[in-house]
Amino acid sequence: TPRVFSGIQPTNHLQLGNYLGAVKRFVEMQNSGIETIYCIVDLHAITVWQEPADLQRATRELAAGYIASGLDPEKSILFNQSQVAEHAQLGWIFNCVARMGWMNRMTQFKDKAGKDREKASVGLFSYPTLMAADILLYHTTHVPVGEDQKQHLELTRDIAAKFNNDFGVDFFPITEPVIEGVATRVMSLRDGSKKMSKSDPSDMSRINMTDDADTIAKKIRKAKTDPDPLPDHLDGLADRPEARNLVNIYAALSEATPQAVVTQFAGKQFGDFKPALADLAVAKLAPIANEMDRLMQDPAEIDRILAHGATRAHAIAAPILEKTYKIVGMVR
Ligand code: AQP
Repeated sequence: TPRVFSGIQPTNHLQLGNYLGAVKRFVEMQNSGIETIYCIVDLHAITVWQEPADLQRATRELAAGYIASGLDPEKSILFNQSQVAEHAQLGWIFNCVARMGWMNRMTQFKDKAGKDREKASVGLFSYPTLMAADILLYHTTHVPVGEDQKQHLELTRDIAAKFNNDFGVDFFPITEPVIEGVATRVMSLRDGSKKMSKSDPSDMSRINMTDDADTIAKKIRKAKTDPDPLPDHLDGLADRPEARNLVNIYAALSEATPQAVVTQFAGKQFGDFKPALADLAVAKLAPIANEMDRLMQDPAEIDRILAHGATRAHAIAAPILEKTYKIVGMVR
């Protein structure tokens, strides 16, 4: 039977790329009736420095973002990673399965570690083994993620296959990444060659799910574009990454294809397209921001929801970890 797992780091604020590439898809999968488990990966977040008070706020805010976007804590299992100890436990086992050569090829580490790799945390390097544990701990079959996580998902499959092969078992499933839709890679509003990211130093590069209507409109108005009008066919955007990105965002928010958006706005200047996009973004995102705000008024309720989710997650994870330990040869 299919089982879906995915997670987001509680760092800064949820941004539009996370929403369109991940959370919106999480909701669709939940509503299709599949068993869905969605995690707030706080153990991943601390692979780079987080002020403790910020981490706490971001964890509750992400929970609020999940719920405000349509995740239902009764239909889906919603919890934060550190409350289910099995993630770290299985992560250790996978540190002993994954090979240094595999890990050395991970591009996200290279990007996030920056120039002075000696100063990166060991956790940042082993991030993908913990992610494999997050997924395989639930015998997950499908993982909805954005394009940037593709390499980590491949590593997860390699770890599952090597574990099964080393121990001569058919225990961990070979998980399928689900990277679908028009918004699998939302780009920065300032640079069409960089993905939109929570941690980009420029706040103008992204739309935060907590931004108010004026801020959203201002960021779209100032988004980098080119002087040409919109073409009548998508092919005309092939060498115009910033323009293509805004069209994709419009398409994802309005549930249309990018071609339909281009057809609708063919011949129009960005001076006309941007206000339309801003209105659409505000119409779709403001209700979520308002609901997040309302939920954040009651942090005790959020904590209760996360604890409830953690209990349910633990019930699935504990027997799988126990079986893993037995396969490895640990005396229990
Ligand atoms: N720009 C994006 N377009 C589409 N999907 C995206 N995702 C992230 N950015 C985009 C997807 O969001 C999920 C959660 O990501 P994460 O928080 O675990 O870490 P990340 O991928 O590193 O996201 P950020 O926003 O860039 O965070 P920081 O800056 O903290 O690293 C994943 O499914 C991801 O694919």
